[in-house]
Parts: sequence; structure tokens; C-alpha cells
Amino acid sequence: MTSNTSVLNWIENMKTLVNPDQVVWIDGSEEQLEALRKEACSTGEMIKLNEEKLPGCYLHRTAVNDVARVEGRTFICSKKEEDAGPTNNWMDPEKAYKMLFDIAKGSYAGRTMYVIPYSMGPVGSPFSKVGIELTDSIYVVLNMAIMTRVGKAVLESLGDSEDWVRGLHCKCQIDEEKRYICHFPEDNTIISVNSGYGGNVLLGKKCFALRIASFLGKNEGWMAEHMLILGVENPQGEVKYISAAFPSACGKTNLAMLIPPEGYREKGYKVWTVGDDIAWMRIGPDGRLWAINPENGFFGVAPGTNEKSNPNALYTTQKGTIFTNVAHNLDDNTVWWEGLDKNPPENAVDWKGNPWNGKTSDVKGAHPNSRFTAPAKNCPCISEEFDKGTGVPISAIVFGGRRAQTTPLVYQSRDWNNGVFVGSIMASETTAAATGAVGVLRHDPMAMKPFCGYHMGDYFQHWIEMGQKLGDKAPKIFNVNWFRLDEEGHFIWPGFGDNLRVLEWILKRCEGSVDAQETPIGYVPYAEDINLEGLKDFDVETLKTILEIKNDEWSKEAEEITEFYKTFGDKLPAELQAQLASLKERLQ
Ligand code: OXD
Ligand code: MN
Repeated sequence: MTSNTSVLNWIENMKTLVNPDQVVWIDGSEEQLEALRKEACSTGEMIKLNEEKLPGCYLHRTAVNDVARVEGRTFICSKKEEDAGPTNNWMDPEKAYKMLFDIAKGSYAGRTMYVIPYSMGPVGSPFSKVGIELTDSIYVVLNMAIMTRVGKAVLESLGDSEDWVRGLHCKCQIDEEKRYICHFPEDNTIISVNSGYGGNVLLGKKCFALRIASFLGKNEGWMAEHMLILGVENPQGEVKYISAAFPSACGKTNLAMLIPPEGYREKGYKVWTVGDDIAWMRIGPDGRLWAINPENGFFGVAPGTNEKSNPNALYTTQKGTIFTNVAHNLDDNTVWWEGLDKNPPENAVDWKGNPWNGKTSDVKGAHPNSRFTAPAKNCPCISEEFDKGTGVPISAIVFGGRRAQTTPLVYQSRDWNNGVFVGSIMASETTAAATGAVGVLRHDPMAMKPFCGYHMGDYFQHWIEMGQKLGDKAPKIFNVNWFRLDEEGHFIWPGFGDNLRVLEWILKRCEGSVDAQETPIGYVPYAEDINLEGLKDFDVETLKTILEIKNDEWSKEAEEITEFYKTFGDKLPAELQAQLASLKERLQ
């Protein structure tokens, strides 16, 4: 399919290493993918679901020890340890290659090597980049064919260039003790062994589009961010775009596919989804920041997705979707997960493959990090701009975490550098998207802690420099927190579609058409300026409680930040140190 010698030589070397029975190039044709689906069903790797209710949909179960990203076993293998920084695990590249090659050696014996040429971003777009993933998993091929653009056209667009990302995935024996997800930013290379879970093995996603791409972005003057992108269309038909960074499993997919509250719909407001997880952003010829979603599908968290929380996502998953680690309803050969509806199947199989009665069982039918892999084109609110490759201009950048206290519903940073500070101090309670304890507060700057492929201090510096280049064309930066709890532990803000009320305030701030109160942390809305029309059981007094800034809580926060900042040593940009100092001053 190609005469590119850098591609052919590398594949030859990898072939010698892993020793497959045969090599199959993925050409992107529907016939080839359909044959692979049939093969995966014949071996039990996938289960074909009810063709009438869920046409073209499949179920896959991973090994029970392999259900989430393994941050503890994810490494940045830069030549110098310092370049990986304090937020990454580091391994010496020479040592890492040796260890990985020992594990990978001969591991494809009796298996097929699939060669997946893929493009992150529409093929040929100036934003896009090419990768090649080698894998011994049909599940990976079929997921990559949903999540990225794959096949011949990608190789044609690459031509003879050596500028592509090498990716080797070996399932091996799915041995937890030998599971490694390693990145070699200086070699444009990713090697993942002993896993079959999406985030560890769909190498276009976290590994390339965030870890490797963030490194490329720093060197080439653009940004790869853990951000959704959405467009808000007002009744006049104008669309303004927002990108927003939230840690994993904090509702990015729900926000990206938001359905406006009834009153807004009646007036003619619409929300368009450009992306739900990753944004690649460049300064355009007009000096503004433009963004594309490099992915072609959604790898969304299934539990909690329902007719009310995210009808667009639910609809998106009704055809051509691969479900992973959800419950299998044997009565009608469909799928179920916690939070789908109040009617769990009685005659089912749980995510571990055991018989399961949802009415009587006290174990979960679906893993909390069970997923759907669904084509973006299925989404009823997919933006017209999604596939164009020209990107969309970003008016506002929003940061947000899961914080029970302290952080208000929304505030605006004072300027770009203050916004970088706001992103850098993001903290959030951990979720099931990664292995480890859930609900523990951790610092997650820009929601990039698990995904920044180089020293986070340098990453902050890159943000500051991007702001200098953007000047007065820079998007305005905000922070939101949908997750404030009351004394009984209930969420105070209704969230979901009602988040548009907050986005509306954000866009008004961008236009300069609404005032705000200055506080030590930034600009907070006057409660009256957030439209609460049509919201039941929620009044302006309640709103005030989640807009209030308590100086004592923020002083404690500032102390925390001081400690956190120490971890970056002298790589912490002076601008951020100054931001922290002036926050402390304002709090006094
Ligand atoms: C994801 C994640 O899968 O952030 O998007 O874990
Ligand atoms: Mn994510």
C-alpha cells in the first residue's frame, strides 16, 4: 500500500521482532472491516448484538485485570529524566526499549500483525498527523477504525515523509506485571504491551493525540489539549466555539453533546459537538486560536449515560458501536449499564462474563469504566465543521474539576496568564477512568496530568508563550465547577443541559456584554446575570451559595498550591509564581 521506506523498514524490523504468522494491512474498506468483525465473532473476541435494535453493534469484554488506563505503568522515555518532569514516570529509553523488546519478542507467533495507517484529524488537513499502529488485536483494529481515519488514503497523504508516529501494540498474555505503556517523544514512538484496554492500546488517542502530540505541539508552536470542543448557536444563527478541559469521567461527553433547556430551545439556541475529549489548536492566519478534534469517534463512559443525561450520546451508540465491559442482556441480545434505566435485565451476563440478574444481584452489571466506541457521524448534533479540517475559532477556554467545595460554579480569569494559573491549579476528585482509588482530590493541571508528554513546568511555559503570540486575540479563560455538594452530599447545581446557562454567561463575558464582580480569584457573575428561567427547585439564593468566594477556604487552597508548585522546581514559570503571590495578596 506504500513505497515509503521509513514505513516499510520499521514494519520489517518490528516483524522480525514479534514474528507474526502473517501481516495484514488495513486499507479502510468496509469489506475488510466486515470480514474482521466476523472473524472476531467466530473466536468469541466480540459478540454480535441484536441487528434490529442495535445494527452493526458488538460487545467485547476485556480481561478483568485490564479495565482502565494504568497511570502507574505509563512512562515517558525521554533521553533526560528531567524532560519527563515530576508528573510522569520516566524510564531511560535504552533500558525501556530493551525491556519492551524482550517482552514483545516472538509475541505475535501464531497471530496476525495488523498494520493500521491512521490519521489524527481529517486526512490531509494542515492540523492532521499520521500514525501507524501495529497490533495483534482485531478489537484494536475495529476500534481504531471508529476512533480515527484509517486506510489507504492516509498513506497517500503521508507520501514519502518520515513524519509519522510509530506505534507497536502487543497483547502478549495480558500480564499485569509486565504491562507497560511507553512513549518515546524524541523518536515519535509508542510501545504498549500486555493490555487490551482502550486507553492503553488505541494508540491514536491518549498516547499519540495527547502525550506525543503535546510534545510536538511545544516544539512546533501549537497545542494538544484534553478538551472537548462545542459550538453554541444563538437565535440569530451565530455560532461561538468553546473548548473545555475536565479530568477523565467528569462529563466532557455530556457537556459536548448538551441539549439546551426548553426555554433556550424555544428561542432557537442550539449546541453543536465538534469533539468530546481532545483538541488540537493552532494560531490561524487571522491570529485567533483555531481547534480541530483529531478523533473520528467517541470512546465514552457508558454508566450514567441515559435518555435524560445525554440522549445524543445514547442515540449515537445505537448503530455501528462497540461496547466494552457492559452487561449483556440475553433476552434480547442488547446491552445494559448502571444508570441506563431503572429496568436492569434479569437474564444477563455481567462485564466479567458471569450470569447476572440485575434485579437481585448486588454486584455491578457493567464496569464503572465500561465504554462505548461510537462513530462521530452518528451524533445528531455533530457540527458541520467536524470533518472539514479547517478547525473552529475558539472564543473561550474553560477549565473544570470535580470539587465538592471551595471552587465556585464559574469564574473568569483576569487575563491570559491568570488563566494559565487557573488551569495549572485545577484539582479534581479521581474517577474510575484510571486504576487506583476513586474520589481522592488530586492536582490535575489543565486535566493533563496523565497526558502531558514532557515536563509540566515547560508545558505551563508553552501556554504562557502561546498567550504572548495570541495577544488580544487570545480566547478568554474561565473555570467551572458543576459538582458542588450540599450538606447532605447532593449536587447543588442541576448540571447537564442547564450548564448552558453558565456557557451563556461565559460567551456574554467574551462579548463584553455583561458585568461581573471582581473577587480575589477572578471575576464571578452577579447571581442575577445567570438566567434561571424555567429552572425548577432552584433559586437565586441557592445560586449565590455556589458563587460565593470564601477567603479562608482559598487561603488554604493557596497553601496547597504553594506545596504543589514546589514539585516543579525551577521549571515553574516566574509568571505563575507571581500569579500565586498576587492571589495571596488579594486574599489578605
Ligand atoms: C478517556 C480518559 O478515556 O480520559 O477519555 O480516560
Ligand atoms: Mn479523556
